Amino acid sequence: MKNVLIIGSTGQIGTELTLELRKRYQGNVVAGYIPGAEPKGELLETGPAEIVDITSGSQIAEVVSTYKIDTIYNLAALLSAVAEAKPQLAWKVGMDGLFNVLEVARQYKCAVFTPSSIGVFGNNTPKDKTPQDTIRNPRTMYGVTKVGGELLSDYYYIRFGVDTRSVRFPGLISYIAPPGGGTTDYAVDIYYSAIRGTRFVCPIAAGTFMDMMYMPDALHAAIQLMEADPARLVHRNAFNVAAMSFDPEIIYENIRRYVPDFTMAYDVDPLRQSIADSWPNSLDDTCAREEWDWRPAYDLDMMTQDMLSKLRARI
Ligand code: VAH
Repeated sequence: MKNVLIIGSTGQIGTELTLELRKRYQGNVVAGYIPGAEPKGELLETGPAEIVDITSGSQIAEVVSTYKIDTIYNLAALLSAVAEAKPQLAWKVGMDGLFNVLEVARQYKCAVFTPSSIGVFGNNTPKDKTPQDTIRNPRTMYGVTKVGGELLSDYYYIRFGVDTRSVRFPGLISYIAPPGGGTTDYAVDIYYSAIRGTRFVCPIAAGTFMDMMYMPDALHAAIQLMEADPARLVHRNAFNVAAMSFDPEIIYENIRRYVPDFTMAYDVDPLRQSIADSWPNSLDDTCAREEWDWRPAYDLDMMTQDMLSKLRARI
């Protein structure tokens, strides 16, 4: 029986990943959280929850030991724009925290999933169909922690045999948990404006292409990778995964197919724009497809239809 700990279980990915894991596994799926970000509703009612501050190795070890955890999903991170405002905290959570997780995983023989991001790439990386193995030279603290996370996770696999795996997530879009201060948040916020009938003011310039993914596909990618046959894995930290690439104009026009009177204006945020400009336009995810059968299920139009119907039902 699988016993799983999700660190950062009340964040954008963690909220939905915890619920999905609880549907799949009969064992303990423990929602780790920090004071001030307590689990609520279904997340609280459907399984155990414990305070797990990633900067405390002893707290992680205590929960891992109590619940006989065999797999840790480490989702604690400051997203790109927030990390630029608080770079020291971003390092503390992203790198010192990861070190704590890997040390506990080494001692208690846990597998570890730590999401990476397209944020590992910078301006001197090929922008279109960015290869799996290429230059990782980010100019953001978020990107630095993600490159460091990939390198440290690979080291713990090679040096200590810890079963570490991860994917480079693109911008993730969800109707459940709100985004948490990232550069791709506009692709979530635009849907809320559309169903509220308000003009959307876009902080990212037209023509700025970024890879994006609907949250159900992201959850599927994480779980499918962690369940994959390790003998097939040539790579581990971290796999490019891709689903769709668009700029603000493309998603706006797609939404207008279902909300014809929807309007949008631009008020570019210099920080988010400079981060977005440094990221790829699209990723090559051939290795994920070959090594663990990755396939996205949602394209932009399917995501738009689902987002609009689910948000209308909720708001
Ligand atoms: C961010 N949503 O914008 C996150 C993600 C690739 C984007 O890492 O920071």
